[in-house]
Amino acid sequence: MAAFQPSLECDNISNIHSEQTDSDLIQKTDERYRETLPNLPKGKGWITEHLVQYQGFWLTPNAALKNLMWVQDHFKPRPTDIFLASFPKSGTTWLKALIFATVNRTRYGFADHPLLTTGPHDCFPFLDAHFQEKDRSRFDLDRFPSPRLLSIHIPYILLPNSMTDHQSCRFVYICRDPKDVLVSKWLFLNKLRPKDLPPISLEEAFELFCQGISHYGPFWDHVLGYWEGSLETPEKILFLKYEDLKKEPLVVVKRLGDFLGYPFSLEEESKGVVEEIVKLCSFENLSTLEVNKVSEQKFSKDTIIDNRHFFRKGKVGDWKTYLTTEMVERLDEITYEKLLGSGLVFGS
Ligand code: PAP
Repeated sequence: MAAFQPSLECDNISNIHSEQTDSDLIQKTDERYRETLPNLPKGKGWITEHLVQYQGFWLTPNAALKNLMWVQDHFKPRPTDIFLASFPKSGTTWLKALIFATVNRTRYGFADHPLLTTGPHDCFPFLDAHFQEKDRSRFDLDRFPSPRLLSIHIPYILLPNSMTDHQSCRFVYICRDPKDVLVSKWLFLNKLRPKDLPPISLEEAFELFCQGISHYGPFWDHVLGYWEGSLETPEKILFLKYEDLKKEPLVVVKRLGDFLGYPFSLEEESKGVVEEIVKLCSFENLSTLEVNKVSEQKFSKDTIIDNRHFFRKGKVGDWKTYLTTEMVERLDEITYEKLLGSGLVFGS
């Protein structure tokens, strides 16, 4: 399915790169990838044979590493770009829907809203997946109208300067209690694990997660990168927690509107627009829509995921169903130590 685009009109900006320079750059990035890959430390993979450690973070060798290099070498941000950044399984799908609905709220009515028939991941594509595509026309970034809504799992410190400098685009970062992230991730990735491989046990997943060996991990380094970035440039990075969004969705969505430059007017508030957005994007609503129950999401030619897998329980604290007391103590201790002095805390 093609990425949903609100309008075919594009900004009056020149193409990102000419065909000539495009092929030179592609070759350079391919070379960089081929030279780098064999020298990287390897760790056990959750759905691939192994992950590789690149500049401190664990990535899938064929997809995430390649995509990261593509973003570093080729991506040209626009000052109006809006990025949703997250560690996987932290609330990406939910935030995609909320940002899309907030930014486009004057464009669509709630009765026939695109999110009722198009999955959040198609409304708000992954930048990281874009570059993996042989057929880039699926996500023709040049033709996206502004503001482009793009999602990333890339750690903050690995982003190119063009994305992180103070002049340009904005980031919304969503994080979540690592215990819920671990459980959500373990259940999700076991569904994607090739059928000929035995499932990963919770004990093994737990060990890997604690060692930081998980997609875009270590979890704590990922979170801290954006946390520190948000302290340095709060006008550029809005740091949100899944748990706060669950507790006070109206407050957080209003903050989101302010931060993104789409503040809700008093009239909109009195008409209940914020409530409508929260309802539209709620787990209860999105998870029961046909598009999110039966369609699949094609991230790349090798990565096709049923949309329903992005909606499991959508609860805070489901880790209690799965983790032993020892696991909880160890994970909480690691989290405490890693975040010590940062000012960032997760509820237990
Ligand atoms: P991704 O990184 O693969 O895109 P992501 O969307 O970040 O996944 O996380 C999925 C989690 O968000 C799931 O959590 P669970 O396994 O603990 O249930 C999923 O259920 C939850 N989720 C998805 N949509 C919503 C929503 N609208 N409201 C609340 N939680 C949601």
